[in-house]
Amino acid sequence: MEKTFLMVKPDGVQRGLIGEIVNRFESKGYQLVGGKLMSISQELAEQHYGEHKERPFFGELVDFITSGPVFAMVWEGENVISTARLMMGATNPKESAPGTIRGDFAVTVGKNIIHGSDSPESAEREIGLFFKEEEMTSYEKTVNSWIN
Ligand code: DAT
Ligand code: MG
Repeated sequence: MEKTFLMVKPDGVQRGLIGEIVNRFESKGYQLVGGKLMSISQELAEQHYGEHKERPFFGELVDFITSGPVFAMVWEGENVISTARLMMGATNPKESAPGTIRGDFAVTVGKNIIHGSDSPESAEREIGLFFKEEEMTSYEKTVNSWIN
């Protein structure tokens, strides 16, 4: 089953939005298979956001993501990578639709509440960066036959 890496960023944790965000994906019908509250080291931040190394906002981005605890998660379900991106909304909250997480809870691109993998390749890479195999769980929920 497809898996993605989602993370409540430090602003979302500080604003008390972990539960709200977990609830959205749970209610949708996706399954949480790993989750932890953690601090991100400078090194992990630079690896995670490596694709943005040359961007002018890279320093700010690394400072922000290491500024407080994050809630890192692995979610599983049919088409979860692209559907989670839709549920998150556009990167810049000025453009994210109401009803999306960023559209409902964020104002500015630098503090946009949630991270989500943008492709199968980045999902695999990011899950590997944040989670050991034994930190993830595989389990059957009987309700899944009413979802898939
Ligand atoms: P996303 O988080 O939607 O995958 P991204 O990968 O393009 O977006 O960028 C990673 C993060 O970097 C994004 O969530 C917020 C920050 N960011 C992106 N563009 C920015 C910009 N123009 N100015 C400041 N921060 C930006
Ligand atoms: Mg991205």
